[in-house]
Parts: sequence; C-alpha cells; structure tokens
Amino acid sequence: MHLYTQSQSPNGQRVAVFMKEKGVDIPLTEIDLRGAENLSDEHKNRNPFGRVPVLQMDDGTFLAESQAICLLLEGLHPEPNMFGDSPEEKAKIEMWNRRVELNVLMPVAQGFRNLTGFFKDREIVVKEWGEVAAADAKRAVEIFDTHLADNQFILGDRYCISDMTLAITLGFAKNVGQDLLGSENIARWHAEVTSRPAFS
Ligand SMILES: N[C@@H](CCC(=O)N[C@@H](CS)C(=O)NCC(=O)O)C(=O)O
Repeated sequence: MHLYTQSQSPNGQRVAVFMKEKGVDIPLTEIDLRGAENLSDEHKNRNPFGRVPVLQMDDGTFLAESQAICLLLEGLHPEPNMFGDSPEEKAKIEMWNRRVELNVLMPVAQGFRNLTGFFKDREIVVKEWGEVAAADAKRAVEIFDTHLADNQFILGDRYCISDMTLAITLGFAKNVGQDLLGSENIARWHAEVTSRPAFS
C-alpha cells in the first residue's frame, strides 16, 4: 500500500491519527496542495476529484475519502475497534461521524477557504460565504458542547472515530483562526482526546 496525502490537512490528519491508533505504518508521499500538485494529471489519475488523501492498494487501485480509507484499515486491523461492534453501535458512530463531517468539518473548511483565500488560484472566494460557514460551524459545536456535558466521549464512555474526526477538525479550525475550543465541555473533551498517544 502507498498513501498520497498532505499531513497538515485535516483529512490527511484523520488518516494519520487513525493509522497511529491501529499501529499501522504505510509508506507515503506528501502532495503539495499549495503548489496544486493535487490537480496534476498524475494525481487526478489517483483521484479524479484532485483531493487527498488517496490510498493505493496492493492491487494497484486507488481508494479516496478519508472515512473509506479508515474503514479499510479497520477491516484489516480490527483492534482497537473504532467503528463500533454491534449493529446499533456501528449505526450510532456513523450518525455522529456524519454530523461531524457535514455540520462541523465542511463549514470549517468552507470558512477557511473563503475567509483566507488559500485556494484562490483554483476557486472563487466569497468572504460572506466564509462568514456564514464559520458561524454554522460555531452553532454546531454548541450542540456538541451540550451533548458532551453528559458524555465523556461522543458515544458515552466509548472512544470512537467520531471523536477523532471532531478533535482533528477543531484543532485545524483553531490553527486557521476559527477557535471553537472555548466552551467548557468541548475543552475538557478535546484535552482528553488529544492526550491519546495517536495524537502526539
Ligand atoms: N471528503 C474528502 C475530502 C478531501 C479533501 O477535501 N481534501 C483536501 C485536504 S483536507 C484537499 O485535498 N484539498 C485540495 C484542494 O481543494 O485543492 C475526504 O474525506 O478525504
């Protein structure tokens, strides 16, 4: 296997932290996003959407989407379990992970892209859209904060991939000027999650 990624990017971090949780080491190539290497024909041959991370599997085919890559690694390295055991637990983890991706990760990313213009060489940047997206992320994090008042982790006392996705998203958000770590329960939970060895 070979991983094409950008280690500082939130989706690159999702796979990197997941690999550490599993104790898996995969040789990797860093793709220069700033320099638009991800938009080259060579990379679009790996992923026509021109995004990272992408995993080249042993049969030579490519697997994109961080969650799909993590799911493959979960199947190959079942312990520690990060996607759930019972059908009910798996479904709840999927529910929370989608909530994180759709309501926090996506708006944080849109806020970053449209407020900083980081990718202005390849897309139209709308500052007002960035402001709306950042405000949407803030509102969603308030819901997570309320939830975490009564829960050690997102799924009660059970650490799972949804915690990982949210913690990485909020760490990235802080680095790009959207600090969403201020509320009490989020701060307590984030400190606990990021103290795990996989986050070191
Ligand atoms: N849904 C995809 C999103 C991948 C994605 O948006 N990756 C970003 C880095 S976090 C990227 O490649 N950006 C480059 C660009 O937009 O040109 C996943 O989960 O992997």
